[in-house]
Amino acid sequence: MARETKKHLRETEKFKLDFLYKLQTLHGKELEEASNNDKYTALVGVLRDRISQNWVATNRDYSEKSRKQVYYFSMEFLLGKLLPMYLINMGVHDVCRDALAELDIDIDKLTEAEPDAGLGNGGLGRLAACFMDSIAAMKLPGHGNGIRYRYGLFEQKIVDGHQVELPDNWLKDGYAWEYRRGDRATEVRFGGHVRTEATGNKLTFIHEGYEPVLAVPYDVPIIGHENNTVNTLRLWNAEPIEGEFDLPTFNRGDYLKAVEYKHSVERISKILYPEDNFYEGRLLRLKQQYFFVSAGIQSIIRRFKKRRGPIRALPDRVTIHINDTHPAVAVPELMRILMDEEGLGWDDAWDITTRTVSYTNHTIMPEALEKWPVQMFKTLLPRIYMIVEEINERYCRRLWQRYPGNWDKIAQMAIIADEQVHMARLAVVGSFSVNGVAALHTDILKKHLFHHYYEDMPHKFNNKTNGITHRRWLLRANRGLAEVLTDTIGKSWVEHPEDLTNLLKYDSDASVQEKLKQVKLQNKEHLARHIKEKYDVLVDPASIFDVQIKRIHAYKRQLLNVLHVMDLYNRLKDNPDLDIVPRTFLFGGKAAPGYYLAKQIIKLINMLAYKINNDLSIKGKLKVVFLENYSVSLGEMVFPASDVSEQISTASKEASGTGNMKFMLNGAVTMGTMDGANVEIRNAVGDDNIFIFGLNSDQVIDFYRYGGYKSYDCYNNDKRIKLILDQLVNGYLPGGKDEFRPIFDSLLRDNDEFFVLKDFDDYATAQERLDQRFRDQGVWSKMSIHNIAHAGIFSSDRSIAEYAIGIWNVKPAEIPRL
Ligand code: 26Q
Repeated sequence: MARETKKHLRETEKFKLDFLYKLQTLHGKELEEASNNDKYTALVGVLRDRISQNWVATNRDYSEKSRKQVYYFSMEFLLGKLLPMYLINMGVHDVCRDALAELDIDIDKLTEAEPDAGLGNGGLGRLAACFMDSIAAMKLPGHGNGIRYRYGLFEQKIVDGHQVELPDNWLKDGYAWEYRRGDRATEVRFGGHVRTEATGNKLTFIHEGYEPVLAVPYDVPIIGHENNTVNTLRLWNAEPIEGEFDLPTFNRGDYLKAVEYKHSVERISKILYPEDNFYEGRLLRLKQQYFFVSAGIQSIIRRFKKRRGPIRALPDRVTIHINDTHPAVAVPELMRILMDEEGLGWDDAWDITTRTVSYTNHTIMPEALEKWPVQMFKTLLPRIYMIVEEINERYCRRLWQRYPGNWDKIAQMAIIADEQVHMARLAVVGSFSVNGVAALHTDILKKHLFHHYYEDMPHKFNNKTNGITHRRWLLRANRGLAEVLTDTIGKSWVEHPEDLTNLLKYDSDASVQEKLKQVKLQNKEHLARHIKEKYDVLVDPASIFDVQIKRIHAYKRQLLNVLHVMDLYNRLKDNPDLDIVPRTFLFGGKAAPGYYLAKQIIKLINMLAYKINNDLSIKGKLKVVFLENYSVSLGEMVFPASDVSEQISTASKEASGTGNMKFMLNGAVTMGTMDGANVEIRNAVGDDNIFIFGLNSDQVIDFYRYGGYKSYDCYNNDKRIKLILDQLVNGYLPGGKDEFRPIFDSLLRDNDEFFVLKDFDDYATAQERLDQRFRDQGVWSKMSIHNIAHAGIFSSDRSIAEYAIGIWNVKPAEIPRL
């Protein structure tokens, strides 16, 4: 027997015993009486035991060697399921599968018992999760800091075509991957007032009458891929401080007040706000921000001081990275701790702070930029507000010297202006690095949103194009493809995803093409079965699977996709023999609960799907399905089954997009605008392997600036558009006649803010080109291969390497096996 097999058998046997032992000690049960959930927690228990040594060893190495560490502060971590990833990263997937199989347990069934950790809305939150995976895979000292929301992003149900939101009670059976660290709890203070005292020539600030909140960390291990690194994602839970403390607002022993206090505290980490790319000035949201930022910085400083480092060395040992402006109160909070608790003066504190904090911007959409009303800010965070005021005054004074008399410019750059605290400005001024998330996006930041700051401090600005972890999005999600790739080009791509370019040699190899086609077909069949079971709709795996999955948002233009489907359908009704390649249009995504138009679009997709899927006259050439409750886990099923990736945002609006990368990595071809990372995808694959259409970002920005677009012209001059839009409001679709009037109005009365009608013709033409290309399966296969082969640069390993070198200055640490 080969050595490999012997080893495998030995390890499988050991795993089996570990598992049965864990089942017994954890649940006091034998296999026969154990529920699926019991078995799942026992399995995670086995893995927890196996990583605990590495976790300790990693922390010891970081602190003994005084490694520089990065802390990624984010309001969102959209982790999805960890079990399948960790089995792969720990190198025990096959051993575990075989051990469980011997006990008659299906590992996929156990995986179902794990809730998707849905602590994020969309791109920004999923990016944070991909980054955590890559940081550990690259052996870098880096950790996450966030909130342990009791309820993650809502669960979406479609009822009569409408979106209905249900609470995501993801912690109901406990979360097997978290470790509560009661001993590391810390206090965060809200409200009250600040008394200033002069002692000698020094001012001291005494915060009184505040409401204290206990921040309790729950740590989740972040396991590196086949190395010994185990980093930490620290998620904070808000709890009342039990026992003795005096609040002037209520007397000790006042029972009702005590219960009220408890509730008001627990609300802080209760729920993730479900708006994506949209800002609403809610007090509780600001409270959440300060809560996890203050707790996070306190715990960083505490750990730093244990090593007895001089506080001035902080920037050499720590970088605090803020994921968009949501954690931007990190700037004044670090100032506060350095001055009020460490006794530094302003200048030293400012120097340390602005060498410690770095910032990523994720959007230029005006409605997503955070601006807090001064009154709200200063009532909730009185000491922090004082510091923000001081930062603002000093910065404005500097601007005044540089641009004397230019009030206009200074008002546009001031952190506090028109009675609001502008968080993006605070983040730019208070950090040493500002980056965009795709080349085009960074250019727009420099040219438009942050133009004045770029002139003032050009050295801060840099680009870091987003990426995705190829371990989850290929190795885990598409095992069939991963195997064909490894058979064809060897396994080096797993460690070095750029090596996927080795596939280019085989772009015309009939046998490789055939294998890839078979894998795609199997993935499509799998999805088709799911669709049949869940929605009772038959879709043909031989048809083109044309997919748009992402948050529903006007700028992402699901509506453009829908209008094209309506046009295709109209043409088919006109001529049932119309020669088109059969297509299955798949949509998925959540709308923010208060976003009326986005919810209308979901309804429209479902009404159209109903009409089209039940129309026998078109001979099954068209199918439309709205996939309910889009999530990380659903994405893992859909990306591998896709032929066409819809990335059709209005140019300039999508900062990067990351779904676009997941599709190409799985061999889908992009239909897209010159927006976000689509531009770089096109540069990578070349014009022959992508379908590009529509206005470019300069044209869009010019229209916004100078006007000149009249959507009515498109309606009047294009018969297809007129027909479709009329169909929205003439009772053609099931449901009320005026159901879709708001959509109609957004396109015509409100002059089509996102250029849907303007881009329609070019989109429809590009779709026809795609149809033609798909007919030649050799050509299509080659396109697909080029997309996979060039996806390596969009691994988050590449992004993280760039952050590590270009911003954070952190270096890999080899963790020895204990
Ligand atoms: C802010 C204040 C109050 C309430 C909510 C918010 C809020 C929440 C989430 C604002 C923005 C978001 C999410 C933004 C987001 O996901 N942006 C996406 O980030 C991705 C990763 O960089 C990019 O790929 C996408 O292009 C970008 O849209």
